[in-house]
Amino acid sequence: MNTPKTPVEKPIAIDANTWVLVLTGAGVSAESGIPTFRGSNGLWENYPVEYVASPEGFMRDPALVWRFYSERRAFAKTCSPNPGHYALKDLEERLGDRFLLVTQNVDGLHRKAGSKRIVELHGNLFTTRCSQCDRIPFEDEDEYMGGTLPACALCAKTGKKSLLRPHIVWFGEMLAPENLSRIQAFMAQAAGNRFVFVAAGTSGVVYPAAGLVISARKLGGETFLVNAEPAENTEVFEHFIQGPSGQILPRLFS
Ligand code: BJW
Repeated sequence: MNTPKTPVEKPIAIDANTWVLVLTGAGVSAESGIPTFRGSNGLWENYPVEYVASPEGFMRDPALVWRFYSERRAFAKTCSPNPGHYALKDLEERLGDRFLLVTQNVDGLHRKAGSKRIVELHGNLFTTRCSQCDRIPFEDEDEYMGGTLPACALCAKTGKKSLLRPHIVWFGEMLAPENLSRIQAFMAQAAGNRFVFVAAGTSGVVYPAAGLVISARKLGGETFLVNAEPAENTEVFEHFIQGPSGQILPRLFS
């Protein structure tokens, strides 16, 4: 497919009939100081990210995995949203229910900026759940850098020893079906109207997020990619605007 470059100076036309679905990735938080995944060669302390962000990794060494997430919790607490996050919050205020933000980021910066209609596709850094039982995931800002690992108090009542785990979608794990249904329902509604799909700051490597652009195109959406460099799936988009999302998103939705 042909991928023309759209002049950054030209904002996306938005009227009372326009529905906008935005997918964000790690690049949107880069200007807030949070490292991207593939930018750091996918390594944390020389471990491949898959080593500490997978169910196998947690079974092998839960203390290491908790340290990885605790460090990220500690750092994310110090970070603030950037103009890209705020541009999406402002757009949501203009469009209301005709807007949906799907983020692969777990850092919570979109919520910090004030976004409300949001699907956190890969989970949230500040949410914890039990690795064994079905208790509802809960907010948790605690850090577990060493010593005793957090255990599930509900399982303990029945004499079971279960570890708590970060509420993150690790490699090879299923995404929450209710999140996928919410995105599909939004797209179905958007399809009968002017439908705009924007992906920002994502390498287009990880599925099913990387496939959303294909669904959007099948439903007649006009598709835009805003990224610092070409993504793995750039050719699927109709427009590619190259550059930092913190500068481009505010201009695109002005
Ligand atoms: C800027 C910028 C600036 C920088 N401005 N831009 C179909 C085909 C092939 C494989 C699969 C498939 N379907 C499923 C799979 C398997 C797998 C997968 O996709 N693997 C691929 C790696 C090949 N998917 C899964 O396992 C998913 N589960 C699933 O599908 O279940 C069903 C199933 C199971 C098993 C088999 C088959 C099906 C779950 C995926 C969960 C991903 N989780 C992670 C880790 C979370 C850990 C954590 O956060 O702690 O989520 S992976 C990691 O990548 C993280 C991210 O959310 C995700 C996406 O990364 P993102 O956001 O794109 O970041 P980067 O770093 O890659 O890119 C940043 C971009 O920004 C770059 O392009 C920069 O240039 C740019 N940039 N600064 C604008 N200022």
